[in-house]
Amino acid sequence: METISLARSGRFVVTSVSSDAHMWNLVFLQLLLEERGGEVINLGACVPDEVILAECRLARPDALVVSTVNGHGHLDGLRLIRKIRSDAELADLRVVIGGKLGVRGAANAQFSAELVDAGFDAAFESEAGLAEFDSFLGALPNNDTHRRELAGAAEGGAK
Ligand code: B12
Repeated sequence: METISLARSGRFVVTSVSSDAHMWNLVFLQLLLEERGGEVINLGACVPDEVILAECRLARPDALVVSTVNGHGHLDGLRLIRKIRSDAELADLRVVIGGKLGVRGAANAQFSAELVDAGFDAAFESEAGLAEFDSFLGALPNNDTHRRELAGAAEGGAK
């Protein structure tokens, strides 16, 4: 069984892509992120690209987490990330995508590379499990551990 650590935080926008009607994947991600102390704005299923961009401009999340399982995600994801990276306000936003990125099972891994090349910070094919996503969350600069390290360093420096 996979073990995943707790003690994280941050603000996340969770969304699906415009073609994807599945929602339990989104509920799952919201619960997972909230369990780690994250604040989640869940935009739901079948969200138009422009709505995702507008919500991210407003919320300024630590990361946009895109989930897709219907098999079209590699196409919707490419279109979405190109819009995000060409938007002056969102070009530097941390954006990841995950789920069933195509309809090829384990071979969907090829789409992960394409999506990262196009501008996603990371792509997590569901066949690979959640360990890599857990590592991604742990590496976020504003996670609790990092805050504690900074606080500790500040206290140390004040002595
Ligand atoms: C329920 C369901 C539906 C329902 C959805 C209802 C709803 N409101 O959610 C309905 C009937 C609407 C539906 C429709 C369709 N579905 Co459907 N559906 C399912 C089903 C049976 C369960 C999905 C589910 O809820 N899983 C529970 C959640 C918690 O698990 P999950 O979605 O897999 O998410 C996990 C991982 O993928 C991963 N993950 C997901 N996102 C992310 C993101 C990140 C960042 C990370 C790290 C991880 C991650 O973490 C989650 C937990 O492990 C699956 C089959 C299955 N057993 O998975 C098919 C399935 C997803 N559907 C499928 C298909 C093809 C369709 C349709 C195209 C069918 C059709 N011809 O109409 C349509 C698409 C509609 C659309 N516009 O999107 C395929 C997708 C094929 C693929 N990608 O290889 C599946 C896999 C069935 C199959 N074996 O063929 N579906």
